[in-house]
Amino acid sequence: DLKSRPHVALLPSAGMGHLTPFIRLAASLTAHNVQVTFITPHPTVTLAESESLSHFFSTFTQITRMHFHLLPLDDPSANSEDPFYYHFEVIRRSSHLLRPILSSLSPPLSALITDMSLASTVIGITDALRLPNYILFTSSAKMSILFLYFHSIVGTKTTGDSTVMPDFIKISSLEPMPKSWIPPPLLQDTNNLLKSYFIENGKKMTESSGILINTYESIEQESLAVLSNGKLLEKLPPVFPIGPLPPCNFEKSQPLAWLDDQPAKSVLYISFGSRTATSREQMRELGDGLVRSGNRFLWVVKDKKVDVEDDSELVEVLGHGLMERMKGRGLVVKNWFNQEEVLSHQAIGGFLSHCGWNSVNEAIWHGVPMLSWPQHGDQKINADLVERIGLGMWVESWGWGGDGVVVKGEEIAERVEELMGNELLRLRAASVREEARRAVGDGGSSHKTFTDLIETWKT
Ligand code: BUP
Repeated sequence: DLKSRPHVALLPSAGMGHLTPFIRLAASLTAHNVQVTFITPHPTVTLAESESLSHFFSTFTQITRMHFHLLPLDDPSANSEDPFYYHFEVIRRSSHLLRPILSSLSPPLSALITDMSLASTVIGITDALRLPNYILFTSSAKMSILFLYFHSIVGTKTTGDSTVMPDFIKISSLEPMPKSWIPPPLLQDTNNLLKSYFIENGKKMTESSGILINTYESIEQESLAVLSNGKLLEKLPPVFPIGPLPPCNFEKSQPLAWLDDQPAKSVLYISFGSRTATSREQMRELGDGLVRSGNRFLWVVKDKKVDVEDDSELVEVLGHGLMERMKGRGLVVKNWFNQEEVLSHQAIGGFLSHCGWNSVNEAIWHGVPMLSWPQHGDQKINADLVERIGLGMWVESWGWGGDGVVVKGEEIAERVEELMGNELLRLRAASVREEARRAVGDGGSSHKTFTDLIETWKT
């Protein structure tokens, strides 16, 4: 009976950063007695996604899986430097196959929740089916403001062919945002997939039934206020801060025997996420910095953007000399560990991170202090937030990782020591953790928003 048990379909896009919050949302909906159908675009870009999905469906057997078979697309004009953005386009070009999937589901759907990168792909279809359509915004509320507002900045001031962006971007009552925090492809004059998907989906998202954001009141009060005071844009659907979506343990635990043997809070964990390859020169400086810092470390090395292509040996990437110097001091891996589980381990005392939004949420959830080193996309905006809420430090002069500037080992060592020895930061991180758990606990702000939303589906 849909009156007591709504049926909701979820449609994620591409990449672990987008899939993870959908998996967590599906688990939360299920825990609130919502029937969930999870639509999985097939194939996925990475092995990490397909493996996560199969672990997930074997644990949550009450969730129905629907395959959405994508048409092969070999269009050089749509091909780009980024396989994940390219995949958004692959999904878009197969969107006519989505309508029959949605209309065939039984019982009929109460709503569809899709990723912000698919807003313009999906909204026409759900409108035709008279199906409420919600967007899950997989980054921060601050980023969602840029996403919604960006199209109105672009093209407003032009000299010749190029768009002149001021050094600070003023949006509504928010503190002006430095231009250097904007994802670099958005500042290019020429069109690129990120820029066009950002503009198109940012506009289209305003036509959705609502925007769910994986964030919570106490860390993003100002941004959430701007999203609901009616001054940002003429027409904006309701916004639902429902985060931080709690991690759900479905992946088989991998043995982290090495971590078990380390003293409490002594290990620095280093990872730049699932889609950032670091240059070999920078990796060698980082390795040098880790050794110099004298700290224990667990470092996930990525040599290629897409995991299935990442087949080089560690020694080839880091060199013999560095491998020797690192022996006995830390663990360097190229394989996939469940990061959330790593962050929950008592031996972890700090996280050198690119500040992908899921990584930030996982550090919040476990109260792990962060040293931020944004690599692309939303990550500078996230790093600023991490610093503001007292969860971590950000050395802004390091720039975007991979922007051509190589940060030296000495400097990295200095900052690592500063992070790992910072008692005050550790205490603040612990209180951020408590606040986050309160937000999604019974009676918390996000919990209330979430249960109220589910009520509206019980028509
Ligand atoms: Br790498 C890695 N294990 O080894 P983000 C990542 N993860 O569990 P990204 C692992 O993937 P976007 C690993 O816990 C997080 O949930 C990690 O998402 C998990 O960054 C997810 O942190 C990665 O948002 O995506 O991958 O750069 O650019 O979309 O934010």
